[in-house]
Amino acid sequence: MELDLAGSNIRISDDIKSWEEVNLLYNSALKQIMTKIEILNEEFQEVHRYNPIEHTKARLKAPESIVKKLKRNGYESTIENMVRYVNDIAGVRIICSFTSDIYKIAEMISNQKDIQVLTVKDYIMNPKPSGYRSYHMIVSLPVYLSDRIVNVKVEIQIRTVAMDFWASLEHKIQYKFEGKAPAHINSELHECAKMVANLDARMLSLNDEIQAIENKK
Ligand code: 0O2
Repeated sequence: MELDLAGSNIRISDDIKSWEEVNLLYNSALKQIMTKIEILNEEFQEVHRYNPIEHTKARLKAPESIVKKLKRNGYESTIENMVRYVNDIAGVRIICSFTSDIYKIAEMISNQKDIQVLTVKDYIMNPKPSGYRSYHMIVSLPVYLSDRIVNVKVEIQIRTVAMDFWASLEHKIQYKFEGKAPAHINSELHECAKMVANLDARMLSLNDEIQAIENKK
C-alpha cells in the first residue's frame, strides 16, 4: 500500500492518526534528505576539489507555527490539512558560497530518481518585494515504513551565506515589529538586499577569475 502525502490522492485519515506519526514521517524524510545532501557534497569535493555547501540546517516546523499557517490560509487544524496544505513541515536550508553553487545543488537534488520536485520558486531571479532572495524547492521522497511506503514533502531552501545573513536579520526585524516595521527600516533592508546581490555577483566573478587562472596551471 502506498500513501501519497504529496499528491492529490490522499488517504491519510485512515492511516495517519496522530501528530506523533506525522512527526515520525517528516523526521525520517529530513534524515534521508540530509544524508543525500551530505553524500552529494562529499562526492562533489572528491571530483571538483571544492565544497559547494558551507553548511546545512534541518528543522521540523513547530506545531503552533503549523496551526498558525493553516489558520492564515483559512483551513481547519486537522492532521489531514497539515499534510495536504503545509508544504514546509519538514524544512532543510542549504547555505553555499556562490550563487552558481545554488543551481548546481538544485540540479543534483532534482536528478535523484527517488526525489520528485513538486514546485520551484526562484527568488534569486525574481526577488520578493521585501528584497528576499533564495531558491526554494518543494520535493517529495519515499519513506519506507515496516508495512508501507509514504511519500513525504520537504521544503528545501538554498541560498548563499550573504543571502542567509540578510534573511536572518530581516526575519528578526519582522518578528520584532510583527510584520509592520517602520518604512525607513524596510527601505534600508531593501538597500541592503541590493548590496547583498551585488556582493554575491562580485564574489562569484572573483572566484571565476581565480578558477580560470588555476585551470591554466
Ligand atoms: P519559517 O519560520 O521560516 O518557517 P508555502 O510555504 O509554499 O505554502 P509561501 O509562504 O508562499 O507558502 O512560501 P515561500 O514564499 O516559498 O516562503 C516560505 C519560507 O521562505 C518562509 O517560511 C521563510 O522561511 C522564507 N521566506 C519567504 N519570504 C521571506 C522574506 O521576505 N523574508 C525572510 N526572512 N524569509 C522569507 P515561513 O513559513 O514564513 O516561516
